[in-house]
Amino acid sequence: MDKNAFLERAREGAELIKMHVELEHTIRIISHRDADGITAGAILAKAVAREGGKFHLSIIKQVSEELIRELREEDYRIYVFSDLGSGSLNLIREHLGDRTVIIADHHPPEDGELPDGHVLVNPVPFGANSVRDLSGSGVAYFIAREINRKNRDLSYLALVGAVGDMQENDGVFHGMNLDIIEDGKALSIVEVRKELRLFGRESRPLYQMLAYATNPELPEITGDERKAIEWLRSKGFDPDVKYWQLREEEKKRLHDLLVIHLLKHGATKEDVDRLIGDVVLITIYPEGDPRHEAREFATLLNATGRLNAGTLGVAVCFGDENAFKRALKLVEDYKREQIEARKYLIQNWESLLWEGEHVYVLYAGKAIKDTLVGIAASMAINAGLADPEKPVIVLADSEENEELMKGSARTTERALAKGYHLGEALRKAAEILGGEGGGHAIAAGIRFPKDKLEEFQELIDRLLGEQVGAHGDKGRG
Ligand SMILES: [Mn+2]
Repeated sequence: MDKNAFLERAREGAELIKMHVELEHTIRIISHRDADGITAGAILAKAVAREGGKFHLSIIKQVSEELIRELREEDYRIYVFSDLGSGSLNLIREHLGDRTVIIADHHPPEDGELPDGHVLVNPVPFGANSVRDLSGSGVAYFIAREINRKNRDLSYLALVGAVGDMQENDGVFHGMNLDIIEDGKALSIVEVRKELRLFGRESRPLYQMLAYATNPELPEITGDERKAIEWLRSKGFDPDVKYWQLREEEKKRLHDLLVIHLLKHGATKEDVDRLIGDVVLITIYPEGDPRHEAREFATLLNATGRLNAGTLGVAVCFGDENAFKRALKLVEDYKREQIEARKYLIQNWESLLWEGEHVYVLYAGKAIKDTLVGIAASMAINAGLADPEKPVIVLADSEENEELMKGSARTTERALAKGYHLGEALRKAAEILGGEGGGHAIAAGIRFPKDKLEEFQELIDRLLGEQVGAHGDKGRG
């Protein structure tokens, strides 16, 4: 890729931000809610604050026309979008054409002319591969570095974002991610080692690290804690020890044994390459701290984003210890709520269930949080409560509006093969009942007035039936 041309663009963005800081304009930052977006937002915000500027930061799920209209109403002079925006250049031009806009992103941009005052800082038009050469936080990092060379000490955050986006999915870093690593190494805040790339280096006992391995899976070990414990013991490892606590020669022996295990089970070369590879360590945090290793750090940030606490994630990136403790607790609570939801579902499935010909509907009232209805619907399928060829809808009272209930529908590929489209069905149901609904064929959501539960049950059963060619003949006689 043409690095210099990209950096020239980053400099342009940096100059605009510096100019607006000097004019005492608040820098309006809008960033994506995954780990890459949260770190990107944090890097930009920190860079602005260091120049003595003010910022207003939001972490959002996606760009929509509604959002851009709201931003327009806000009356800021300069908007910086990070880890998003490239797919909405025209929308942004249409509504924010009279403001300064910087789009710091790595997603392939849509076609369109940029008006004066809009700058796209994106490595893709310069020949980069969006999924491995640079992430959104990396783009934000190069802008921050152009604002002030001091910001090289934020390189570790850019690498957390890169790992969050799985830019090193094949086991090694590529492209401009390597330049960020060099900056981090030069300041002795980052170390990249060839290690086991599975999640849990800092905080999980070895047996869990192996039992929850998904990238790659470990044949006959993934998904089974008991087998992971047996395997580790048979090789002379203490299953309760954490990876970071192993001596270097123990790590090496574990790597060799795992590679042999993979090869014995016919794994591909790609699987082996992904198992042992680049692991980013952040040495400003102590070993055993989730922030010490980029994957664990990114996972924590991802969780805050998914739980609508992305700005808490940004505070964690700022090094705020209190925010870090709150984020950990948030993740713990969320895990516990999931376990409780699963228990509730299993205990009450028979008694609370409404079953139609084409759907299961379970209304949980306040017993399951409205943020967990989608997970609960998936659990009903995975726990074997529901016939996998019949969609499941779990409903709960809305936490925002007591007049409404919120529901999520989930199903399986097998059910889709019959012709179901959950998003379409929920969209129609919401239209008829007076609510909002829609989504994908396999996963969708709805909100509608609470007093219409019975009506909803009959309606959704009929709508889903129509999708698979059952036209409700029995009703007409
Ligand atoms: Mn990204």
